[in-house]
Amino acid sequence: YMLYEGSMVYTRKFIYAGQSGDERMILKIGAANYICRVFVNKKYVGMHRGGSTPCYFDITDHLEHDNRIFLQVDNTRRNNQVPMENTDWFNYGGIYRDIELIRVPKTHIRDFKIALEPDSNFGRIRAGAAVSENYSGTARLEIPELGITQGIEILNGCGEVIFDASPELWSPENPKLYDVSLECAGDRVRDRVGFREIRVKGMDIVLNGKPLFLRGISCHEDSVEHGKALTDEERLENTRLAKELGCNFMRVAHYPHSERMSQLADELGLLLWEEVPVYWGIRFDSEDTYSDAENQLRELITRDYNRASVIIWSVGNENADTDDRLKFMSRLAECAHSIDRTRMVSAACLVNYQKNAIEDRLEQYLDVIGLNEYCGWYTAEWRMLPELFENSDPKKPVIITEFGADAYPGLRGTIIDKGTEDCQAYVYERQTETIRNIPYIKGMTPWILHDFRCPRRTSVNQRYYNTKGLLSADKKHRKPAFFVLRDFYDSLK
Ligand code: GCB
Repeated sequence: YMLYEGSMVYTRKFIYAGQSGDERMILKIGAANYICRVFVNKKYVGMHRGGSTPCYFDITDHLEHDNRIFLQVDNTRRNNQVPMENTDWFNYGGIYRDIELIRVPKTHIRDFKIALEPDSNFGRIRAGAAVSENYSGTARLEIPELGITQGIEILNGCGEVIFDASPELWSPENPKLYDVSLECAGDRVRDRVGFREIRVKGMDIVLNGKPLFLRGISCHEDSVEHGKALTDEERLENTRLAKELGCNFMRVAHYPHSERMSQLADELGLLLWEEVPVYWGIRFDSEDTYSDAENQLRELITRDYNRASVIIWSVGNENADTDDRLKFMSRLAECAHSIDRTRMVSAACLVNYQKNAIEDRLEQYLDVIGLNEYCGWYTAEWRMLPELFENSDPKKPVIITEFGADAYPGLRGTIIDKGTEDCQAYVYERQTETIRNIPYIKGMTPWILHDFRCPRRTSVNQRYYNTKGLLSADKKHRKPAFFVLRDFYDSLK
């Protein structure tokens, strides 16, 4: 079934012992690629589109004592989906994250958001809750370590509060988390939350009032053994490798990775760029495609709003600057801004090749400009790299979201032998030498931590893998470029 594309059926029987008539059973599907239809006891419950964000179904009214749940998951690539047919990674299928049955009281907390209030001199926290059944009453928020017990007035299912607090601030060096709980009408949710402020100030990216350089690396959710269904050990290993490189930042590309990743990043102190798969030339002219993309963005933001590690929402990657795309992606950027004031919004943009300059009409809607440039690889002439930066006068901080070169693990040669480790290491040397002198570049996430499966990569030095990794796909072999980047990041500390 490795290359199977189409529908698969997952089924399971279970017994439901209802505790009282006054509860709801919610089915959570962590991720199912791409369309998932849910049936309980032969009745259709609902469907979800989008391959990497969670969805929830209230199945209470369909339950009996003996139950059969039935999920039809269709991973067919389609031109109107997000992403569309053409991607530079392997399109795994089916259910690849956890499924949960969650038992909640009839009146329950549907959503709970908490964050340090921007521009409050790190002295205020804003918390909001959404409660089912149009509930009106008081919810109670507690942060025991800060001695905080705070009421939140809920009116018709919604409420928000802002209050004074002086938490120890979260940062990669000090990933301080607090136990937080919210209680409302007999329901209770808990979370471990860090408080930090991230913003752009002039041409700087500023964390907790201090400018910082984002020493990053890009990463796909892919493993030789488990495909997209990474284990926690594999995620920990990626985080450990990033830290060994000297990173304080990771671009988790090109779609939402598991929520375990952002939880681990919170605990271990790694800043994250999270992205929705508005990748290459999707159907920017289609309203239906737009609503799918916006839904994925909203689901991601809802899922990870409380994660201090996540500092950037990216609304896409490498999309040509057309009118339709500008309309589509500026709407997404405005949507992200409207629901989240505590983070920056960006996108990985293309170089304007006519002018060899950083210039994209989407920039005006972004807080930070992401730029993919492949000088020394797809762009052969090295002189184009300094010229690119000289020709540009960005009005916002820039992150080089991609550069890189393929290197088959263990293959050696000279710096001009494409596909060798020597050529890749040379690309990293030239790139880092140039980037370090460009004042408006405030971060970088080279492409990529480790090799990943990719059926369109068919050459003898690729063998169905994209080999731009700093490590081999099994992560056992470190290519020389790994050490070039590590030394560069070391020199920046
Ligand atoms: C890119 C894409 C990334 C590819 C990479 C490559 O620009 O954003 O998805 O995998 O180049 O290796 O060509």
